Amino acid sequence: MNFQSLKKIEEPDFYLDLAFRRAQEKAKMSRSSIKIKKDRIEKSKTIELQKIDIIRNVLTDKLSIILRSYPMIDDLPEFYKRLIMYTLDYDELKRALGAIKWVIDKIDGFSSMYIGHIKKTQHFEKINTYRSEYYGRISSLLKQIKGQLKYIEEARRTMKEFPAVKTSLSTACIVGFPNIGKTTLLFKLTGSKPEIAAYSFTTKGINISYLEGEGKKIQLLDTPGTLNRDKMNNIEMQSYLALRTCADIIIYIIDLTETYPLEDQLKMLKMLSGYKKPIYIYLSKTDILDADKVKEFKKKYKTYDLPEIKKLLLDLPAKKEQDNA
Ligand SMILES: Nc1nc2c(ncn2[C@@H]2O[C@H](COP(=O)(O)OP(=O)(O)OP(=O)(O)O)[C@@H](O)[C@H]2O)c(=O)[nH]1
Ligand SMILES: [Mg+2]
Repeated sequence: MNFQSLKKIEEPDFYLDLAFRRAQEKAKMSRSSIKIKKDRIEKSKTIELQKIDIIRNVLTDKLSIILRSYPMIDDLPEFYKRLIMYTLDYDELKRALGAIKWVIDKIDGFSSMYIGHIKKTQHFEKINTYRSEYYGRISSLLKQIKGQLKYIEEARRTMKEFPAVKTSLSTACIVGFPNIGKTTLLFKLTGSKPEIAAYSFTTKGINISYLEGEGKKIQLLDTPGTLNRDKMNNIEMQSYLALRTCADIIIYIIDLTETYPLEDQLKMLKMLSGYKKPIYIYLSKTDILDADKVKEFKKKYKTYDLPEIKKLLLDLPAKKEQDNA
């Protein structure tokens, strides 16, 4: 799923100006092209009816595009639904999208009503009155949803930053303290090379990569952060949600060079068991570690080396990748 293609939402005046301008252009063309021997009133009516049609079409098209480009929030995969709940006002967003739908129907209704009025009249003044009334009502309709349009645009900018997780695929989350080698392991497994550096918190978002083999595609999520539930930032929230809602298995990295105290790393491991998902421990930096220290650790905990981790991943069920999910 990704939200990159959501269309920028403009202010009401943008859509109104566009619709009225197109209507004006059409009227200009019609004034010179309607040569049929129509009396003046018929000609004027034809032009006004065309203008209403154009205004209706431009506005309902533009607003429908906004609606169509937003997925049904209630039908989104759990990961995105929860991400929206944490980062945005879920109900306000739903209400705002509902208001757009309401305005589209209203524009349709008013347009049909004024088309009917204009068709029936035989008076110039009446045509003029109907035209101004129609313009006024359409403008105020759009202005009524100024706040909602603004909120949807704000939401779009937030959602654009959401990671493009494929919720349909079997997924493993790589978890561990900062700077212990999560991104390095991701690279070793998949060959993808996001930022790796000798200081903590290099990874600013979830790194996503895929392991392909045996006709399968397995998703790997490098989830940064300490998962300290008390004060989670946005990235940690994403990591936490990915673990909770996307992970089929967890690869937990332990760094015995103790970039972070082993005691804390084990505490986190214990906390992760609460997610009720299979956890596999991988030891990083064994190349620079004292062999005895590694041996000692392995006596107490079962660990998996790189080929074993790869095998575990490829043993995950093959799932069909779904469009945009
Ligand atoms: N010698 C050695 N260094 C490693 C190993 N794995 C990671 N490193 C080094 O440890 C540092 C951090 O590695 P990263 O892979 O960026 O660690 P990370 O857990 O993704 O870090 P954050 O994204 O900051 O949380 C880098 O300098 C890596 O080169 C390893 O197996 N052996
Ligand atoms: Mg990293």
